This record gives sequence, C-alpha cells and structure tokens, in this order.
Amino acid sequence: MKSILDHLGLTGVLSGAGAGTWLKTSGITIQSLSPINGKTIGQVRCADSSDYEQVVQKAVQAFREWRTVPAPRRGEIVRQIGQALREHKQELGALVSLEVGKILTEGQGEVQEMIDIADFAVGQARMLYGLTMHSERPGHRMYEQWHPLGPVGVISAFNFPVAVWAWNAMIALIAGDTVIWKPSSKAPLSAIAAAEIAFRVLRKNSLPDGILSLLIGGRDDIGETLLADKRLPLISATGSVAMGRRVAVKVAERLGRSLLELGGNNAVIVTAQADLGLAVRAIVFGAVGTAGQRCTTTRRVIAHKDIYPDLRTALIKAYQQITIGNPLKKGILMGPLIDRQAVENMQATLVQVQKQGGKILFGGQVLTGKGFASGTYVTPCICEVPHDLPMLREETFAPILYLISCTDLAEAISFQNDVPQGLSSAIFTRNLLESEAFLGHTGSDCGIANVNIGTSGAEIGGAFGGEKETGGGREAGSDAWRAYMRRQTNTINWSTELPLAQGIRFDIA
Ligand code: UN1
Repeated sequence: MKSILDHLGLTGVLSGAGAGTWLKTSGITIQSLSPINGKTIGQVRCADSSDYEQVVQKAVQAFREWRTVPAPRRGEIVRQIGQALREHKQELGALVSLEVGKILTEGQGEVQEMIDIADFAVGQARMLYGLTMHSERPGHRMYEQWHPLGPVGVISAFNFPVAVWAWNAMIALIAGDTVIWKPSSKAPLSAIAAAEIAFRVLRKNSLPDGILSLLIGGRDDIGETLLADKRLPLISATGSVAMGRRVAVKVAERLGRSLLELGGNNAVIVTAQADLGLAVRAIVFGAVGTAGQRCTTTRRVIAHKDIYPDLRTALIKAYQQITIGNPLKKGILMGPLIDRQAVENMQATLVQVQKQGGKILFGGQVLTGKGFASGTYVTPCICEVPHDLPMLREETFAPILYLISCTDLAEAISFQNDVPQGLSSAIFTRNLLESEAFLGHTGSDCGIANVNIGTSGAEIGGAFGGEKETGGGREAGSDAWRAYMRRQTNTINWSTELPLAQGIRFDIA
C-alpha cells in the first residue's frame, strides 16, 4: 500500500480535490480505515465548497477545449491511461483490497476491469456512429450526429471504489466530456491513487487541468451541490436505492439527466434439469465473493423442489470450506465487511428474517478472537425461507443467501421477478426450452439475465445496469456511450426549392 502511494508521490495528509494537479484543500480531515484490522491507512483533507467551485470551473473550462480534440485522439489518451493502469495493476489492486477488504485477486480483477473498459473505449472512439435517414423531401438529406455533452458528475460506491469510475470516465472521455468524480468517502485512497495515475497521463500530454477531476467530501458540502449544479448535464450515480432516489429527484428538479445503477436483489433459478455442480460453484462465488457486497451479489436461490434438498446440502458443504480472514493472504476466499455498521445491518436483517419465519441453516456469526479484532468479519450465511418472506424484498449488503423452493419454472420466474429491484439474474438448466423461457419477454425482468453462469462478474463489453428500482441506467459497453453524448438531428437541403414536410403548403405570393 505504502509503495503505491509513495510511488505516486502521495504521502502525508492527502488532498481530496484534484483536477490534473492537486489543490490545497480546506475541508475536514478524514481517516481511511482498513476493514482488515480497523487501522488508519491514510488521511485525506476533504474538499469544501470553495474547492468544489474551483474544480467545477476547471472542468467547465477544460470541456471547451477537450470537445474539440478529435475523438480518436481522445481515444489515444485513454489508451495511455489503460497502459498506466496495467503498469500499476498489482499495487492499485492491493490498495483496493486493503481499503475495502476484498480478496487480492478481486482487487486486481477490479483494476483489470478498468483496463478492459479503457481498451473498449479506445476502439469506441472511432465508432461514435450516428444513423442516416432518407428524407421525405427531394434534394434533402438527414442524419444524426453525437456531440460531446459537457462536464459529467460521477458518484461511486465503496464496493467498486475504482472500476465504476473507470466505466464512466473512460467512455465519457472519448465522448469528449470532462469528468468530476465524487468517490465514496469510505475508499478515498483508492480513488486518489487511481485519479493520480490518470492525471499523470494528462499532464504528460500537456493537457489542461479539469479534464478529469476528483472531489472527496461529505454529502452536504459536495454531493448535494454536485446534484444541483446546472453546469453538469449528466450525473451518473452508483449506490443504494435510497441514494438513487435523492439523486433522481434532485437532478430532475433542474431537468438534468441522471444515469442510475442502484441496488440489486439477484436470484439464481436452479431447475430440475440443472448441472448442480456448476450451479453450486456459481452460487457460492456470487453469494460469498466480495463478502456479498456487490450490487450483482447472488442473494436468492430459487430451486426446484426435486433437487432442492441436494442443492441445499451441497451449498452448506461448500460454505463450510470458505476460508475467512485477511484478504491479502493467499488462500483466503472471504475478507471482512466494509465496517462495523455493515456487520450490524447484517445481524439486524438476520433477526428480522427469523422473526418472519426464515431459518438460518449455516453461518451468520460475527467472528471474534485473533485476526478478527476489528469486528468486521462474519461467516457467510445461508437461510431457508418461504417465498413471501418480507425481508426477501430488501437488499442487505452482506453475505446472506436465501434458499426458496419452487414447483415449476413459471413459479420460479414469478418469485424471481417479485422484488422491487431488477439488476441481475441467472438460470441453471441444460434444457433449451427452459433457458429460452427465462430469456423471453415473460421471463426475467432484469437488466442482466444469464444462463449457466452466475449473477455477478459481468464483462465490461455488455451494457451494465438494471430495471425497476435498480434505476434503469446502463454503463460500460454496448452502446452505453450514447448516454454521455448529445444527439443532434440534422436536415440539409441541397436543392433550390423549399418543400415543407407533411406536404404543407405555405406559399408567399
Ligand atoms: C457493483 O457492484 O457496483 O458484475 C458493480 C460485477 C462487476 C461489477 C459490479 N463487474 O459483479
């Protein structure tokens, strides 16, 4: 950890505001605590409202210039950022693990996701395609083009402290936008390190300040101001449904656009015709990976009654083998939750689940003793619950897996869709008819629907996001770039007549 911050020249109390170069901030000083042992790993002086203003002004100013740089040239800058991330993958991945407690391979996987989206964006920079239309009028041509949108605000959560920024920022950069990033104040160091890696590339290319910027600060000082700021046409926010509701309302009040990627409540359907071995491996990674703190985490398993008992036994057996401890150590599969509050939330959920008629089959304890003094370690939990348990409708950001039995596929799909969220979903089956039913119009209502792979660990090439309370936004691959651009429809008359559309006559004598 020390090595990457030292390496990047980030030592002492770090600045929580940068725009290519770092500002001397004047907000409060916060500590970054590692959930691994509760110890301070760094200090950050947050941005206050005057720092905010300086940064946004730089982003507005830089946009005027950046939008005129040809898109493939913008892609070349993103290519260099991707390269710099490759060079720092090990250290940045380790810092992510240290700061948010995910295991080392997941920390590095997160940086790989940043590299992947950078690569994707480089190619996309030459493919910002618009359509052409045939005009109904003779001697006329119609087409649409995509213009840069403006400075974009990106709000990210603690659980993917750097990758979610990259999905947004790399695409926004090639789109010609500038980006103001407000990361989670639970993971400020990872954000500072990632930003500095990108800032170095911008500085090396003698680009002006403000193309990428970072603001670390509280909801009131920075967050709310960002949402209300008319200079930012788009706010892309990742986090809880409660946070998304505030963002949506506040941004809509000024008729800005928001792109929301909020909570999930992801289910895996296991039919009687599934490969159970495959299903168990996918469910365990989906439910226990990142200690159940991904928006794509598998929270519910809906299994056909004929295979339910076998699946339950196999899952419990697999859970008994999960190694819990310091996520930086080899062989550990599950690290701590982000903080004690998260542990308390998990415990409170389990109390409710049992009150409502659910049964704990495995785990759910808070670990104590050597190596667990921080109070942030738990055993992952499996609960057996009726399909209409009220708590099933809520996302608890913790490793709790609910098992539900069903009688047929139609029932499984209806159970799956009967929650307010709609991010990710999966079916395990070797039967084509079942998988197609799941993928059809009356199947899964989620933004992501997978067959024979789990709910988490999406590749960046697809559009990422979900329906209902998940917010409807799409980030990363496919045509998600369009959200970061301004569409313009152009009609060009190359004749010497002026025919009106719809056959309207308006002749001046
Ligand atoms: C998130 O938890 O906010 O699909 C993002 C996945 C990762 C991204 C998760 N690629 O699990």
